[in-house]
Amino acid sequence: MQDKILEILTNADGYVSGQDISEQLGVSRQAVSKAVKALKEKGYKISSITNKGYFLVSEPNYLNEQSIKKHLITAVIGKKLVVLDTIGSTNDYLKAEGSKGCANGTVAAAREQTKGKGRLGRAWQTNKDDCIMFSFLLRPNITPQEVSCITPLAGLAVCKAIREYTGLDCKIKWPNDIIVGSKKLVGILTEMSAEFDGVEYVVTGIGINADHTSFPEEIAHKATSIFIETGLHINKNEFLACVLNQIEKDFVKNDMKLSEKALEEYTLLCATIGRNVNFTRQGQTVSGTAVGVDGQGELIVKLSDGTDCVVNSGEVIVQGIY
Ligand code: BT5
Repeated sequence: MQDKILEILTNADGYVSGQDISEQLGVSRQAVSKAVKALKEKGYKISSITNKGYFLVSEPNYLNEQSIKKHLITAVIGKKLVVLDTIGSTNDYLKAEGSKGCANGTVAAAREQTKGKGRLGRAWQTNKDDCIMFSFLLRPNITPQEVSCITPLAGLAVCKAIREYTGLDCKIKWPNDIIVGSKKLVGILTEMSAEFDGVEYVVTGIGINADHTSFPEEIAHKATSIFIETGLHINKNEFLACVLNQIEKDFVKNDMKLSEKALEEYTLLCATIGRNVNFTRQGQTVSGTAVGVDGQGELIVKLSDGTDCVVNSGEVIVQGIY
């Protein structure tokens, strides 16, 4: 009922009377007034004037299900959506839900993570409500080897959504970061549960720095937020819905593969391509120039002897970034 009241208030030009709402929803005026009170407690500013009714002044700017759903136009991603007040990690939460059989496309977002995870046991650090943190679960009909396409496809969709929504000139740092200039704005972590020949589910977790005004000393030199870059506190709910809309659009369009079109877009937005990179191979540091990404999402590096070599995991240091 709260969802429906919000829909009515959002679509209205001005005040809507309690009587109108109760008639539209077939509930009592007391029930309407109780639901409006609950919405106010959630942070919605709703003006109520006797004899005029209700008017939606503003939505809360912390993640909440109702505000995200209002802007969601997907068929699968986020059809089942939960926003947790606080959780260890949205990836861990969704993996547990995945094992219990939750639906393809389920999304779990959180206002706060107490054990936010990066790759290789590293931590993802944020304060409550600063970062847009969410994970989505897919049950794709692909082999475990093909899962390597999911992070680049997600990165591409998120990068495009940020560029469109904020106007920021952000780029993808292969394999899983989105950067502005030389600083990290977004981190992505994909995990899967698979048998030898099939994938049970894939969980992709994304952290987008939104409202941070500063960062802990140890990452301050390499981290940034949408607020730091634009001076604006964006509407996090509307923005997250745009990101989910873009993810679904790109995943459907490319059939979960790094199609030729997706690779073309990825290449244009990838800050790593064209730069000198260092990486470790069999204990040795190797240098070369990143020249492209292949259909498995691997980085193609041209070495000084002119040969191409493929890097699929591990750490790549991009000279001039971090
Ligand atoms: C990542 O790992 O960048 C993946 C981060 C994924 C976070 C999301 S949030 C929702 C979901 N739930 C989770 O538990 N995780 C996912 P990696 O490439 O390993 O980078 C981690 C490194 O980035 C850290 O060691 C720090 O140096 C740096 N870092 C930590 N917090 C950061 C932040 N908020 N902004 C920028 N850099 C950060």
